[in-house]
Amino acid sequence: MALRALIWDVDGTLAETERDGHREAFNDAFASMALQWRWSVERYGVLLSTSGGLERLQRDLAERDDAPRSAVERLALARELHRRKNAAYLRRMADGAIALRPGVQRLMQEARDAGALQAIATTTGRANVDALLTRQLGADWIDTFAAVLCAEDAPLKKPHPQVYTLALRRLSLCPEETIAVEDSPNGLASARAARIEVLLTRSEYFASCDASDALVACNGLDAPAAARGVPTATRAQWPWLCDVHRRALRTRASAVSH
Ligand code: XBP
Ligand code: MG
Repeated sequence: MALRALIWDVDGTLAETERDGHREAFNDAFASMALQWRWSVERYGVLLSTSGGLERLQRDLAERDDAPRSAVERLALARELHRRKNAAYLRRMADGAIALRPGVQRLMQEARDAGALQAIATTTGRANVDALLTRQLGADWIDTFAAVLCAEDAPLKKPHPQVYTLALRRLSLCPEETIAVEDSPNGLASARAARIEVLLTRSEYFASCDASDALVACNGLDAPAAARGVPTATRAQWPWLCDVHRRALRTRASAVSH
């Protein structure tokens, strides 16, 4: 079965949106409500093990002594903070505060030239994706993707496989025909739970992410890429990825037949 599609994560994978994008926007939201709370780079790294901004806020509020005691009030506050955070995030993305990571556009172009499909599978909201990609790829960015699955489509956040399962359905492909491009442990686990092989391009917050479940691992798409059983490539290029994918399927098939 040939490789027919790349399914891209957004935050951390297409761009380093977390530290200087979402985190700063959360801090803008705290300030806009006259709250003294601020998430440091380190604290945010801890909170990132919880996928989804609203869920991350709820966790932080539950761990604070100075947040509302009632769960209902905490949820209402988290919702308002998340609304404000997303508004601040859109402003930051419109300003072009965050660029795409090196190699992202190159690999997208290689996949497109080869006639492959591409999709997005992210836990963030559609407006956030639109703001980032409109600024970085242009107003017609959506034409690159056969399917765009966001928080609105998949409420069960990574590591749940829902967003990837929906992406496969929308692409009308089986897992063996696709590779997910991910940056984090939750993203890797989500794709693997949907039986999709993963190209792990570790982001700054997940620089030491364990890659034993990934088909390919690198610290950026233009950095050396390692895969089991083949020499390390200078970077993850489409023909090399197809070769690695083909070998993986062959290995799997021979393991099943023995
Ligand atoms: C990214 C996230 C996102 C953002 C915030 O995970 O967890 O929730 O941090 O986005 P992934 P929202 O890259 O695995 O999709 O505030 O819109 O939820
Ligand atoms: Mg990510």
